[in-house]
Amino acid sequence: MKKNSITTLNQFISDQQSHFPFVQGSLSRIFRDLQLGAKMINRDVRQAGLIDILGDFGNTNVQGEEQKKLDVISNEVFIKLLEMSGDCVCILSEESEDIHWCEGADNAKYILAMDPLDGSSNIDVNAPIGSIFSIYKRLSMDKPVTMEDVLQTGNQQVAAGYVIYGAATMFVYTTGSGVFGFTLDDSIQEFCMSHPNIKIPQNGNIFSVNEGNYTEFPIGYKSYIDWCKTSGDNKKIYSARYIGSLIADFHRNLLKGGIYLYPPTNKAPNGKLRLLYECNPMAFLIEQAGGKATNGNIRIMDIQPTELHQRTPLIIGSENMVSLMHEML
Ligand code: P6P
Repeated sequence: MKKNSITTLNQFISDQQSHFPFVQGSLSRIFRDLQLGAKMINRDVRQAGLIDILGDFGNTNVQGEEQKKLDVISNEVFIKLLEMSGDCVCILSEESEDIHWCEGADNAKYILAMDPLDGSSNIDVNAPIGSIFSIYKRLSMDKPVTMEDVLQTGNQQVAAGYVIYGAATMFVYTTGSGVFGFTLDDSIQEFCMSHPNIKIPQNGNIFSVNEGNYTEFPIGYKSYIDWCKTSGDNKKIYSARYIGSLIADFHRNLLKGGIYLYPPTNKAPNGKLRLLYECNPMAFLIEQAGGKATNGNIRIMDIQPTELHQRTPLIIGSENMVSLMHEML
């Protein structure tokens, strides 16, 4: 990116399109729709307190979690926009138990898995929240899409990314050729490239974990956390940073270096985070940025999904920190 030049997300995607044989425009249109949805949700998130869409919607989602009004709105926004373009054959969302089959899109090429608004318990307290997406190609254009097309490993993702609604609103994504960050310029309502080719430092001094569950963690996690708290190898001081919003904790660690842990707990023996629309997209991004993501045994993106909303423990972040964590496991 030349100094003092503005590259918008739309420009960048159309430039990239010419480099990728598989992109005949439909993936670019999906990004256009995700971007528009992000701008609409950004508007609602920024005004939430003013137009009383804070608080619970009175329903619970498939996870048994209180659905916040903004959760529901975000889910509807993305589904409506993506359905209009006809480029997604189906959409898996954290907010819906079943797959949403897009009307009139039986011949569409792409499958989208998304968490329309992650970290929603932070909405009312004005902490950063985010939208997460993961995009696959269907396995075959010659036969109807089945569960097999949706339950692909993370290695098969063609794109993944998130929008973080924080101090600034950013759109961060990868299509397998590096990680790129775009910051929303409110004055022109364009996402402008601010972080070309993000790489996570190989080492960091931040560990992110909900220590409220410490006593329930497997011993290896406890050993690693204790090691960090005794200032690790006595050469550096480790800081605990945990916002309780995956996107916020992930984004900070991506830029500064660090490790995020969601271990198995009594309440969540398989971890709390969902494989298909939280851990896989984060794993694609972190590996593209030079980091690592595992479930404590294998790479997140090697896990063969068996259920739409299945959960997995997550260890993700700087390469050397994840490797040391594994030694302690
Ligand atoms: P806990 C938010 O609900 C979320 O899915 C992630 O965004 C976040 O990292 C995690 O759960 C927080 O979970 O159990 O620490 O409150």
